[in-house]
Amino acid sequence: MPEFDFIKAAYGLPHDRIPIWIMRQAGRYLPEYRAVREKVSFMELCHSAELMAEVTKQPIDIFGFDAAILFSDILLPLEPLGIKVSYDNGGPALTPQVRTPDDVAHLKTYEPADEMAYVLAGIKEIKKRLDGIVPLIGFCGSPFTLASYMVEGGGSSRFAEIKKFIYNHPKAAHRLLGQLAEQTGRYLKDQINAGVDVVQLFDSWGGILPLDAYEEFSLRYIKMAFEICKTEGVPRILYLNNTAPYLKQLAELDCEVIGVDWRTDLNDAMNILSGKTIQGNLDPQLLFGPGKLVHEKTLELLETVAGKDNFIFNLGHGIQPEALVDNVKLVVETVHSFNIKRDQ
Ligand code: 1CP
Repeated sequence: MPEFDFIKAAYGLPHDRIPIWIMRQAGRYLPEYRAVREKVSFMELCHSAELMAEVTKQPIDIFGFDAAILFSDILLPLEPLGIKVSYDNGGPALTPQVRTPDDVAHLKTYEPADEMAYVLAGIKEIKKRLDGIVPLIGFCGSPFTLASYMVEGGGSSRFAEIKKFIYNHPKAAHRLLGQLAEQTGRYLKDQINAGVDVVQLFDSWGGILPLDAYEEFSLRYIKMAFEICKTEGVPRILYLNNTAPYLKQLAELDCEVIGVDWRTDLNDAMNILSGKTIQGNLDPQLLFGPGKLVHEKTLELLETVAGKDNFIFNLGHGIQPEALVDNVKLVVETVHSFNIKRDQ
């Protein structure tokens, strides 16, 4: 029997309190994080086991979340492919961009255990500092989400280049996605070997695809990565931004938890994905609003899942830099006290 409520919830097993963590919980909305970032660059932070451990633990100490997430970034495993990733001007920038079959053929291959050894060292330090208080979540970007950053050269609002690429060069796209799936699956497995208790794949941008293209260019490669890292006792979470249109397809995926975005109806998700645990899905932008509304909306969400063992509380996407710390405290308190109410 797993010891943490978080792990029990991930397997839908009976437990005492609804667990809560939030995506991007260590980050720029926290003054304690900004204080560390005043001294070092984001890259330096991601390469120091000591600093990774310090910022990973900050939200656990401040809010009492039920899980920690490794401090790293989904784009770092693209560097050993021969892509330069820079975070100097706000959003990430990747060079050279991958736009042709030839560009795909020239990517390097690598052993995650060697090239990502600095992250694995960070995981060991984090586990030491967490000292068994909460489980640690490891993560990767989904193959399609990573490919979209490689092709677009950074974030995007229209995703015109990645769509041009998959429609004009489907063979090269499949070759790229296959390479990313294998590398992602092995990297997640290495993270598990280094000590993470749970893994999450972030499919931040797969939700821009039509249903058939989602199956062909995203879900298929998520399946491959999850097959490679499948490990007894280590739940696998898929977060998909813009989840609702794809619920039926996700029901077929071999994984334990589906993270749903804030537009998705939780009852629909619970019904269509029966047998899986659901994670979500408060609107992250609600955290810019008044406390009274934050409290009400949190309670409303909790009422929907009251008494269910297959639920993990989270936001519907990552927390944003403008989020108010007091609102985060309020959400955590509301979730934790609701659990006590449920037990009475
Ligand atoms: O200036 C700074 O201090 C850097 C800001 C920052 C941070 C705090 C970036 C750059 N990445 C991170 C950490 C991070 N990123 C974590 C660990 C921290 C935690 O969760 O507590 C995680 C899990 C991520 C995941 C991530 N990075 C995703 C998937 C989640 C999502 O929001 O969809 C994505 C898309 C990225 C790319 C990325 N890296 C950084 C930024 C600002 C972005 C998003 C850019 C964009 O919108 O395209």
